[in-house]
Amino acid sequence: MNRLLDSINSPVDLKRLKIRQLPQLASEIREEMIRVVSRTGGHLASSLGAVELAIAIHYVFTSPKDTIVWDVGHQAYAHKLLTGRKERFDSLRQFGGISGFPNKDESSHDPFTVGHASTSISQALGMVVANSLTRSSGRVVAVIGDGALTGGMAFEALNHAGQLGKKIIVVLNSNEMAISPSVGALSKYLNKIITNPLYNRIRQDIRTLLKRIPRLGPKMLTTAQRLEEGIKDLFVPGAFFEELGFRYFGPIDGHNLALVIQALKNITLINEPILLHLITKKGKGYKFAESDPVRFHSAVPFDVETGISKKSQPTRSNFTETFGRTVCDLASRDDRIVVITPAMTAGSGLVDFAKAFPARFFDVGIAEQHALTFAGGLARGGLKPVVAIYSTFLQRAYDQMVHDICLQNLHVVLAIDRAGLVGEDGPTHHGVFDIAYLGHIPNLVLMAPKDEQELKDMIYTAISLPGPVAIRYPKRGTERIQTDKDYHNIQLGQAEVLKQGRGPVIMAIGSMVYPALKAAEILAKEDIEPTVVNARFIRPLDEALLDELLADGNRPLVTIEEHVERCGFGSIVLEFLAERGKKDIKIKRLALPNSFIEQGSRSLLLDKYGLSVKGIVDSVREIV
Ligand SMILES: Cc1ncc(C[n+]2csc(CCOP(=O)(O)OP(=O)(O)O)c2C)c(N)n1
Repeated sequence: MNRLLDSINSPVDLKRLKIRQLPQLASEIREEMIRVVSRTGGHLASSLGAVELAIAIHYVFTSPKDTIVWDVGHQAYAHKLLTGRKERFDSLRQFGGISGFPNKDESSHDPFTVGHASTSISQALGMVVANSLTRSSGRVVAVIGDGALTGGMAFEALNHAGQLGKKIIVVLNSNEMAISPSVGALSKYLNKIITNPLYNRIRQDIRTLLKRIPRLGPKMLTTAQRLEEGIKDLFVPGAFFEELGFRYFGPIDGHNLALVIQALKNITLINEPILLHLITKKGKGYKFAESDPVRFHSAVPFDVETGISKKSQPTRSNFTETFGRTVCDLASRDDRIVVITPAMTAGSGLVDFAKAFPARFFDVGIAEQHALTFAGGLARGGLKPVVAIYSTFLQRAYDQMVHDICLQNLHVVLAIDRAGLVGEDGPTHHGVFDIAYLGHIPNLVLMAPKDEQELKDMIYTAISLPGPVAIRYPKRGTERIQTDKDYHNIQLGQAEVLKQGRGPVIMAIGSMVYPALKAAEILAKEDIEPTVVNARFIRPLDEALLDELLADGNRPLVTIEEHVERCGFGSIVLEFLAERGKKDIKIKRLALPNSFIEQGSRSLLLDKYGLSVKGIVDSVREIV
């Protein structure tokens, strides 16, 4: 039998289908998503939960004339399949393939390239105002999950939208999950709306009554809305969104296509800020994703029949796991250690910590800025906060880092995971700017471990230092090193010479240390004998060691880092040499290019940008 999906090359084709055909289309889309993601990996559970929503939106609105802004964008696979990317869907998240997120360079149906949470309402509101000032007629819809709604920026945007009073449609896709279960008072509030039986029963009674009236003219609709509003004030505690200036509709079943389509059609008649609240199930339609939405949030390739993950890389180090184990162990010895995560409990390796120390563990929601300033408060109150955060998401908390932590010289430890290339999630998620935005902040100590043992030691050291400390590390490294039971204090600002040679000096940081050592072994066979230094500290830099190694001014220097070149570790070293007046030293900075780096496996990208062992060997040869 021909699939309906095969006949859809754009939303225009979708509109030709009858509403009764749409559930079949939804199940075909789900099948296609499961088939492809089982091979490529990807954000399956969120996208499965938003299939009907994507169909309904494209059925009612006319993209790209109307603008659909997906928050985070990890739930937009159905949107991709409906907007001309069906043929390339097999290449999802692959090098050269289509992105796992909306991408402005990929389709006119994607107004923005996204990947970070809580941006959609601001973006949509900007477009609403632009449309109004340029007299364009398109409608604008923002789709945001209950997780992304915990981000402060979403509230800033709601606040502004309510004040402007212009027509903006916000669809709240509520499934009680972020990556882990949604947290916070807002989540409780939404849950109350969903589960308040009295409120829902009365609404249902009114709907039934209205349905019995043959033709519901606009006047009647307005009356019905007023009636609903009155009831809501009575039964919905706070009527939170209404107080912010939105007309609130819902909650309705987000998997009931006819209902969602009708609701979207009705609300487009209203010229005010509107919030439509849908209830969906994360992972809908694939039993393994429904029962384990956390694993299937960002799934690695899996077997469709059993749901079992295919990929495991026991031979490579796992910094995330080591971090989780280390904070558990240190927290059992020091009850002032507390841990904070902005909605990344599992991804940061903190599931065990959350269980073992529930009173000392804080999932603050998708709220990186708050996470840092909150940690500052905890530190001021005498605790030892450790904030576990991804490099890419820390970007939005720069001022909190400067003003609320470093200027106060507070003892907050930042465990910066996913620092470096993250692979298939691509440019929105690569953590390749953190040395640039942290390396210059006064009072901050910034380190990067070469392996798991060194990560353990750095966390141990960080806990004992008096001021702010940040440690950057990738999810996985190259070498699996057995970790000791013991901890070793690392002398502040002291690099480690791993190999003495008479040739060039290679100074590598973090994930680049082992590749540098391997490169040195290969070079030794060619009579090039580098000294290999594990820098360990980006700030403070081991200036004494550099002075010593470069004293005669004849040895070339190669710096290596998994970070962009501009304002990275190599630049810091270069500045130091300039300050010392060592203008004649030949220096080569091996780093990532100063551009947004595409998606692709980490090893492929490292190879492409000359940061593999071979790339290092070639560059050192060249400089020598
Ligand atoms: C600023 C930022 N912090 C953290 C993340 C990681 N992240 C990706 S999706 C997600 C949860 C989103 O939950 P929700 O919006 O409810 O969507 P759902 O997956 O439940 O459909 C998180 C925390 C992110 N993308 N951006």
